[in-house]
Amino acid sequence: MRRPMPKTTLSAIGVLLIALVVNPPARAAAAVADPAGLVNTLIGSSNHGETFPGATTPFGMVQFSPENTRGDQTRAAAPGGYRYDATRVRGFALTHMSGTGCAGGYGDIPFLPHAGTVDTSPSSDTTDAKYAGDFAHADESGTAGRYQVGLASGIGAELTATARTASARWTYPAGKTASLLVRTSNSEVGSSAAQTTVDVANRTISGSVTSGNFCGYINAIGRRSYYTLHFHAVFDQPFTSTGTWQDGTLRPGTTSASGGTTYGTNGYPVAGRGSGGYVTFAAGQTVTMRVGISFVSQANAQANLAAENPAGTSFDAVRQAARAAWNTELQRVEITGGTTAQQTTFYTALYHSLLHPNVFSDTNGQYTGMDQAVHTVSGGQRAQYANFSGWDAYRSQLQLLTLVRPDVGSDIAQSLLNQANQNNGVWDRWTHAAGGTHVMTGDPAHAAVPSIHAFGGTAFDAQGALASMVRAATTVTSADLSRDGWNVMVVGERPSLDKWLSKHYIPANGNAWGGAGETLEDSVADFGISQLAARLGQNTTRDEFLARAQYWKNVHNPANGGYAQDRNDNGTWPSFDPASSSGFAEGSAAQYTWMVPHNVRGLLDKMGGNATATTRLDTFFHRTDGTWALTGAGGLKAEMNNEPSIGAPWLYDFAGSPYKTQQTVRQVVNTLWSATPGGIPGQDDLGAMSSWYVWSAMGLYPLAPGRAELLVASPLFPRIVVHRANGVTLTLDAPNAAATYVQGLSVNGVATTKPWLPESFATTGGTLSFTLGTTPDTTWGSAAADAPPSFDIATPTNLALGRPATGSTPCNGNETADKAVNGSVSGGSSDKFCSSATTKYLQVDLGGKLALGSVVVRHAGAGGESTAWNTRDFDVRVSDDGGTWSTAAQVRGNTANASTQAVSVSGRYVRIDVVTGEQSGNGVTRLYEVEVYQ
Ligand SMILES: [Ca+2]
Ligand SMILES: [Ca+2]
Repeated sequence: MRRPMPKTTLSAIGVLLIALVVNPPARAAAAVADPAGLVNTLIGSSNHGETFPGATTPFGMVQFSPENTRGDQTRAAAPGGYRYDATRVRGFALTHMSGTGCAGGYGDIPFLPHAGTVDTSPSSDTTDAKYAGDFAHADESGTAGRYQVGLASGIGAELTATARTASARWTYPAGKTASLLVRTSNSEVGSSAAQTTVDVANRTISGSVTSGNFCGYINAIGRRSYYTLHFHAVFDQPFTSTGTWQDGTLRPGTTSASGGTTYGTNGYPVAGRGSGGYVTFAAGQTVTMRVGISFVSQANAQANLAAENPAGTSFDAVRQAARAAWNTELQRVEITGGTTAQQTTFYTALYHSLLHPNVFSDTNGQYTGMDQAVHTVSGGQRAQYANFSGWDAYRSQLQLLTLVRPDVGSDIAQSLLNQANQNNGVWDRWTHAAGGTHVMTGDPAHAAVPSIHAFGGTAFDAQGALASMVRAATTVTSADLSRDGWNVMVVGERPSLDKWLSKHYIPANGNAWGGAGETLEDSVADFGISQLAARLGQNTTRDEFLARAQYWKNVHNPANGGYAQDRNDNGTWPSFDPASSSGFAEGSAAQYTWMVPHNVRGLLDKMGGNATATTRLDTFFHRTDGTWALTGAGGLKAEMNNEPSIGAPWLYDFAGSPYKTQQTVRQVVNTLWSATPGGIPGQDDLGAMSSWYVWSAMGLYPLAPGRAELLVASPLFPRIVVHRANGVTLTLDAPNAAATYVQGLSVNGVATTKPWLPESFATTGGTLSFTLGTTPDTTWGSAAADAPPSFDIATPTNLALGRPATGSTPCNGNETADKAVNGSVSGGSSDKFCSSATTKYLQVDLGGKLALGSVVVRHAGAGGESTAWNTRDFDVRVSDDGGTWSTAAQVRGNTANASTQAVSVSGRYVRIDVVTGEQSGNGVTRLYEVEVYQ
C-alpha cells in the first residue's frame, strides 16, 4: 500500500532512507502480473531443447514459426524447425511440435517473404542459397503469442495466432520486388501430395499438403502419409503478379500447381521435387495475411478463419488476444518473488508445458480420425486433441496440464480413447496428427489416462477407456507378435504381449525395443490400469493388474548388484554391464533401475533397504570426487536431461532422506535450467521436460502415474498459488524460498513430517506452509512411518504354515505330516507327506477358529516327481473342534501340480481326505504342501 508521505525535513528523510536500507519494511510482494510477457520463446532453442520460437496459443492447432536451414533442402535446421545457431530462414510454417526428436514433423505450408523476383523454381534451389534469408538474433524476439524477425534483406516478419488461424505482417523494403512464396509441398519431412491455388480476384492462396513421415528416416514403416492439412490464406493487399512451380519448372502467370516432394529411399524428402505458388505485391508494401487451417477440408479451413480471425481483424488485435489467452492460462499458477530470471524460466517452462497435446478438431467439431474418416466430437467433449508424445508425457506433463486445466485433461483422455477406437482398439504410443507412429517403448496411454483421471480430469468415458485398455493389455494381436518397425517404432501396442502373459517379463530379443526397459514400462502401464479400475470400482481388474504391475521384479537380477537387467527367454541372464543401454531405450540399466514409481518401497527393499539405496542414489548423482553428475557423466550416472532418470531425485523421499531430494532437485533446477537459449537441458518432448521443471520449482512431483499423491521437495518461490480451472486452489507459502532445505511443513495449519501429500491436496486443494533453511534437517521426514506410499500386492499369509499337522500313517519317517506345512516344495522328494494307508488324510490345526477363503494343495509334480502321482480325488473338510467335520470342497479328477479351492467357511481344523491318491490307483498319496488362506 502506498501512503502520502508526511511533510518532513531533508535530514529526517535521510534518516528514514538509511533506516529503510538497514531494515526494509515488511511489504507484501506482488504476484507476477503479466507472465505472458515474461515468456521467452527462444529458451530451449539451443542445447537440443528443440523447441520452436514462433507464435501459438495454449493447446492451439497453429504453431506459426520459422523453418530454418543449414543449406540442405531435405533437412530442417532442427526437429522443431529452428536452432539458435542456424540463422537463415526459408519459410514460416503453420504447424510445429515443441521439443520433438527424430527429424521433426509438421512444418506445414512455409510462407517465405522474399525481396527479389522469382525467376527459377524454388524446388531447384536445393541448397537454400537463393530463396532464404539471413537474420541476426539482435533483430529477433519471441514471446507468448508473438514472434518477429527482421531479415538482412530488409523484410520484416511478424507472426501471431489464434487456435486455428495465423496472422502475419510482412513488411517489404522499398525498391525491391516484394515476393511471397508459398512452399506448399515443403513440410519439414516432405509430402506425398500438395496442391496450391492462387485466386487473384479474391486475394487468396489456398491448398493442401499431405504428409506424415515422422521418424521415417529411421524405419521404412514410418515412411507414409497420415494427414492432410488444408489452408486458406487471405491478404489485405492486391497481388501484382502470380506464378507457380512444379519440381524444377517455374510457371510464371499460372495460378495452380500440385505435387509433393515424395519420401526418398532414405526417408527424407527428395531434393528438387515439390510444388507451390508465389505472388508479388507493390514494392515497399506492408501486407497482412490471415490464414485458417483444417485437417478436414478446405471448407473447414475457411470456416475456422471466419470464426476466429474474420475479415477486418487486425494483426495487433490477434496478437493482443493471443497474449491475453496466455495470461489466462499462465496466471493459473501465480508466483510471487524470486529473481526475474527465475520467473522467466518458470513461466517459459509452464508455457512449454501447455502446448501439446493440441486442438485437432475444427470450430464445427469435425476432425479426421486415425481411420482417416471424418468424425465429430460428441457428448461432453469440446475438442479433439492430437500429438501425444506418450513415453514422455505420461510421467508429469499430463498431470500438470490436468492440474491446471482438468477440462482439457478430460478432453485429451477422451481424444486418446477416440484414437484407439478409430485404430482397431490400438492405443498407439506416439500419435501425430491422425496417425500412429509407434515411436518409443511401453504402453504410455495406459499410464496417462489413469493419471488424468487421478488429477480430476474425469469428464470422459472412463468405463469405455478401461474396457478398451484391458482388452488391449490381454489380447495378443498379430502386431504384438511382429518385429515390424523394430526397434524405435515397433508396430505392436504391447510387443511380445504373449511373453508378458506367460513369462511375466518381456525377454531379450523379444519384439520390444529393450526387453528389460519394456518390462518396467509395461509394469507402469498395468499399474495405471489397476488404478483406473480401482477408481471405477472394478476390483477384480484392479487386483489382476496390480499383480501384473509387479512383474518388474522379474528383471531384477539379485546376482548383478541390484540392477534391472535384460533377461533371456529361457529365464537365464545374458552378460551384463550396468552402464550399457542393452535392454533399454535411451538409457542405461543403472538409469532405468530406479524407474519403478509405483513400488519404490519394493525396489529399495530389493536393493537391501534404505541405507544401501541412499548410498546408491548418492553414487548415481555424484562423481567419485563428490561433485554433481547430473548429465553427460556416463551410463552409471544420472541423465537429468532425459525421461528415464528424472524421477530418481524424488526417491530419497522414500528412503528416509528427503533432504537429499530437496538438495538434488534444487541443484538440477538451478544448474541445468536457465533463462537462456540453452536453458532446457534436453529435448523438451512436447513439454514433458518443462513440466518436470514446473513441478520441481513448485517443490512437488506426482508420486506415480495413475495416482495424485505429490512428493515434496522445497518450492523455489516464496509464494505459489495454483488456481485450478475447476475452482480448486493450492497455496504454497515458503517465505525463505531462497533456502533449499525443509525445516518444517504444515498442511492447512497442521504440522507434518511427511515428505508427501495425499491425493486430496491436489484434488480438493489446501495450503502448505514451508519453513526452509540453508542447512539440511536430516530428521524431518526420515521416519519409516513418514515415507510415501508404495503399491505392492500384499503377500497372502499361509495360515497352515508351520502349524501342528497330523495324518494317516506315513510311508516312512522322513515323509511325515509336518513336511506338508513347512512352506517348501523344493527340498527334494522327502519334502512331502506320503501315506499308503487305507484311509489317507492330512489334518492341520490353525490354532483358532478363522475365516477361510482358499485352500491350495501342491502335489507330486510341484516337488519334481512324476505328475502321474498328483493326487486325483480328495475332499477339503473343516472342523471347529476336530471332531465334527463339514465338507468345504470336493476335487475330482485333478491332474495339475497345484490345485486351488475357494472355500467360504470358518474353522480351526482343515483336513484333506484323500479318495484316490494318484492317477492310476496304486494306493499312495503325496502332498508336498497344503496351504490355507483367508
Ligand atoms: Ca527425452
Ligand atoms: Ca513341503
